[in-house]
Amino acid sequence: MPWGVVRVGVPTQRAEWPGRGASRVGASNRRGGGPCRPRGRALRILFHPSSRCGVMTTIFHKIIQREIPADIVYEDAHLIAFRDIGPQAPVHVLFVPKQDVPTLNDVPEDAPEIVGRLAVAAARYAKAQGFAEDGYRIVMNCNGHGGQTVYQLHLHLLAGAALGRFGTPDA
Ligand code: DGP
Repeated sequence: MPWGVVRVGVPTQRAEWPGRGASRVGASNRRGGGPCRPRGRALRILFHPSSRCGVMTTIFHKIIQREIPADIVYEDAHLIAFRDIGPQAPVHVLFVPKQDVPTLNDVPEDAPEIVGRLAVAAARYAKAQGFAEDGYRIVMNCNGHGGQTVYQLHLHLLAGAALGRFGTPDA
């Protein structure tokens, strides 16, 4: 988990935290409140790029919270599914867990159901929409080389036409 970096990486010397006491910042992170992202290059790397004040805030969290609109096609207690804003196929739906999980790397080993639920929900959606037999593709991008741009775990469901090859590095 990116947050582990915060826990183990908090400097203990006050001089490393310009204008703030090290213990104050570390304690605030543990509580999830207090001062926001610390200033200075050395401090920024302690925070996951999608985090703010120790709380996940991505565009997908805002969709889950209904802070911004989306074309939601499915929702239950564990996940939400909505149409991708820039579809890469005739059908392009994103399945997103409600639990904070930045990337596939961060899925707890004792909670594989987080990923399983996304895949099963996508398959159910494909069956319900009538394209399961024709076929579809599910994709999970992870971090930079995987092309991940939104740091809340999500599964892409692509369908509606025969899809081309994928996985080719950018030229
Ligand atoms: P990825 O590159 O795997 O992190 O995919 C992120 C996807 O999220 C990308 O295909 C575009 C989509 N997306 C980004 N912002 C929004 C948004 O505000 N609304 C919706 N519906 N989709 C978005």
